Amino acid sequence: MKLLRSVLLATGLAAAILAPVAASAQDVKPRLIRFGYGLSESSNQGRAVKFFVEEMAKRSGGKLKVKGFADASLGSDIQMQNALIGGAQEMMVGSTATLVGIVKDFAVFDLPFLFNNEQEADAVFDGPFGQKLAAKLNEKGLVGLVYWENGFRNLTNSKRPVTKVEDLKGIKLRVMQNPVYIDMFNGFGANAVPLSFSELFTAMETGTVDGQENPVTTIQSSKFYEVQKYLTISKHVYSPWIVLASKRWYDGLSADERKIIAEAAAASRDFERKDSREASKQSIAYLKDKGMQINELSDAELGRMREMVKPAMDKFAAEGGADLLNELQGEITKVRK
Ligand code: TK8
Repeated sequence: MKLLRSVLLATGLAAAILAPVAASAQDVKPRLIRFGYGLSESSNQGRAVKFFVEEMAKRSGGKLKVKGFADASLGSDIQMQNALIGGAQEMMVGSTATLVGIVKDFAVFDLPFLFNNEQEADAVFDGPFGQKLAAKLNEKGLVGLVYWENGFRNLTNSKRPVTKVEDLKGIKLRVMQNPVYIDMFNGFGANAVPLSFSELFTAMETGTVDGQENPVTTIQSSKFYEVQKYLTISKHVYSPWIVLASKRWYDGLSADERKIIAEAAAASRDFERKDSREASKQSIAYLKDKGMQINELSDAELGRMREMVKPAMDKFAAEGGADLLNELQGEITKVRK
């Protein structure tokens, strides 16, 4: 035995044998974690979920098994949020915009033309402001782990090119189920139709709505080019996704398990942002190739849009959001280069 021991040590095999012992000394139980999301498996969202699945397996020695459910197969964003709160589902990723029924403050991120670029967004979402909002989810039964990038949102429709705000007049435009979006697009003269993302493709296909707004990566991965002819690069809102856990479930985990989840989530955030940004660079060419007619908005036109959304901003401020909006604008100014 003594001889065997010294041979093992000498050959370095001891480390290999002892390593799994150390891993199992962690308080980690075999668990199945259902992780739902709205986009397709091949989307930027799907790729990041896959990354998270692998990270969790790696970091837990295969014990924390995450299963991704794409295409809203566990439900729309709002349905999944409620399933998490009730403890019927463990994890999800979705838009912060659909959280406003749970924590109203999230609506501040839906106000248009706040962020100039992704770096400003990263600094604010990962900084004290983003963390403070995420923490507000705790008392509502959710744990906000990390923000992923959905991206800057752009307009598509099947009716006509939108080169000036007036072109939106009368267009039935699907928006997320969120009052700021409804006010904003009604303010631009469109007819805002709140609808869950999972119902959107069919709504456009059947003509229930004429258009929608989402980042170019989503317009590509959800094949919106099949039912939408015109794309306007408006970048009107920077849209984050948030990775959520059911608090009821999370509270029953060991400290080791929670640590693994937090670390895997942070790694997934870094992967997702890089991957989404690379993918979005290819999207415009891809969408053009698929036959979309694409235009940008002039600075003058964007300036007019900023003016036109002032009433929606004022309404948000008047309804109790003034301090929050000031604080966010202050944070953005701090990180603006
Ligand atoms: C996917 C949604 C989507 C969002 C929307 O579940 O609803 O338009 O942009 O990414 O969260």
